[in-house]
Amino acid sequence: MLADVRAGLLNVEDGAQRELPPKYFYDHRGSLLFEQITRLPEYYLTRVERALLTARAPDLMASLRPGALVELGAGSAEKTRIILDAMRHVRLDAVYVPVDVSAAFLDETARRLRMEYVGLRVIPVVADISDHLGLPRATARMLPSPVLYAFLGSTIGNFHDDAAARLLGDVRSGMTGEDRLLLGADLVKDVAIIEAAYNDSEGVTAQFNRNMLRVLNHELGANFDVDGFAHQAFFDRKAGRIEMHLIAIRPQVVGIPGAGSLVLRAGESIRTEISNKYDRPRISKILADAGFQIAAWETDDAHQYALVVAAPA
Ligand code: SAH
Ligand code: AVI
Repeated sequence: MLADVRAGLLNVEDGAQRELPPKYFYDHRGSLLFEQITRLPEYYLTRVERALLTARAPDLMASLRPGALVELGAGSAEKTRIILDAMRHVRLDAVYVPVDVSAAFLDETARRLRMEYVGLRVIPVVADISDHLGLPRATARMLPSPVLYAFLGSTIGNFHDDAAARLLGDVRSGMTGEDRLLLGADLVKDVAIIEAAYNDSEGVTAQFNRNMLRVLNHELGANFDVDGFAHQAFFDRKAGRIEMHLIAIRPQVVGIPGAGSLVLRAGESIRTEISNKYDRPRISKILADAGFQIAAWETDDAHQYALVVAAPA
């Protein structure tokens, strides 16, 4: 975290964008705030993905018959239950491996699932997937095949395309020809709909955004004045992505032990997240760069969101 703060906040050239990685949203409070976001009327992503999973998971699981489900950025695994239910219909020896950076939250998810799905082996893995999946070898070796890797919620959108291809390429390198990837991807649409999803009327997304400063205060002993920052989210049409920023409302001098002092002018911003919105050619390119081909592409009627099944190319 200190290295990211030094590189993204302090050692930034004049005029360059200050930036922090979105993984720092997700302490326990941040994970709960994200859960609240998923229930907001404006945040269509979760709703549409859930509907797609409900419609498609039974047929998909009947044809794939996965022995293991490995989920990147599992969070509460709320929608994952749709997949687990469908898996149970076809196999009873399944293993579920939720991977997440939010350790305490992951622990709760695993405990809940073990209670709800008696007999399901749940093997939580705390890992930062920014660079690679990082599944412990012993875990990877004991998974009954075929393995279904899931990356839901359009969390892929929080990665630049080259980083997304690197991560999926790492997933691909651990796969056999029978394994599959199930990817959720938010699609480009009316800008007003996208921007509303990241500027909700209850201000939950603003709290989620500011939570990153609380995390830095708590983890590093920094003294960010959390209320001195405004939430901003806007769609960049050219880049095809939402950007979330925290804007200093007034001049700030922030002490960050071990890193130094961060001096911000009023109006200066810190970018906390990008959230890419895709079309099929862009997803195909990321998948092809990672060594995959599209086996199925399902969208809702309004083409808001895609559920993609990818197979090794
Ligand atoms: N899959 C869930 C949660 C999406 S929120 C859904 O579809 O609703 C994104 C999840 O990814 C969070 O649980 C967060 O803790 C996790 N996450 C974010 N960055 C991560 C990283 N670098 N490594 C591992 N997990 C990460
Ligand atoms: C986790 N990720 C896909 C969410 C998104 O939509 O990019 C995080 C989020 N940021 C603001 N609202 C939700």
